[in-house]
Amino acid sequence: MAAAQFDLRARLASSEPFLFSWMSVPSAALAAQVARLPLDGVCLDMQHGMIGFSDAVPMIAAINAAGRPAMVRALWNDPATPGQAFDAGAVAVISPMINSRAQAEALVRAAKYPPIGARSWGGYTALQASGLAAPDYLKAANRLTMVFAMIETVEALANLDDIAATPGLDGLFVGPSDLSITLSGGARVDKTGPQTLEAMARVAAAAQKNALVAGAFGGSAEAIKAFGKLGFTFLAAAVDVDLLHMGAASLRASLKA
Ligand code: 3PY
Ligand code: MG
Repeated sequence: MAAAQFDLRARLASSEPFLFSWMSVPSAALAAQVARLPLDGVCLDMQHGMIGFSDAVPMIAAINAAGRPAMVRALWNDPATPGQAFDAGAVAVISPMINSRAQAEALVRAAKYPPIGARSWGGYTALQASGLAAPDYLKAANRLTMVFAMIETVEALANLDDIAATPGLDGLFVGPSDLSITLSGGARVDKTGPQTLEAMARVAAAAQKNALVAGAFGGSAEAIKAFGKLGFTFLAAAVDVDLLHMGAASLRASLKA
């Protein structure tokens, strides 16, 4: 029997920050390498990355084989992606642009089996990844898989309390770039500006009040530190291509030293 699937929920219950890489390149060979970096997991970006579902399947398998949690940022809040990603062996889905309670409820419905939601059965790869027999997977799946609503607009901020109180939702995940764009009426991307941080503090408080995981896209050491100070613990550390650039820049710098 295969090893048990990574228990992301148990890991996130600790206050230790969880820093993960964010993949945009559709490559299982690269995912196998990225999963072995000194970070805690890998998220496949199906919204702004170049990763489609048939690319994601072998990438998720490669990440699971490395013993790290595989996560997916969906293209949109569609009813198919969460079940499909979990069926393929991912343990978390992060859904963009959740702006209302109704959208958050639709997300949970797509991601969870009854009685919480209406996920459809057919996770044959998930059975292998979890090492569980079908009846046990059905009992464990709503705990083994996590669903995050992205808060990244002024509209979402206005509905924050309702969204955060959605039954079955596991976490909030801030997209600070889109959030700063809507906060500035389209004037700027300012991930760590005062207006963004002030709004993010509200998101962290709503997560805490509703016992949700507080997550955010960091992308740089500066952002990770700033968001960590606000109480965010589930943080996208850096995009795959940026990690390559950082590695090369660090090599250049150490050759000069
Ligand atoms: C944002 O910052 O808006 C994101 O969606 C992160 O990719
Ligand atoms: Mg965004």
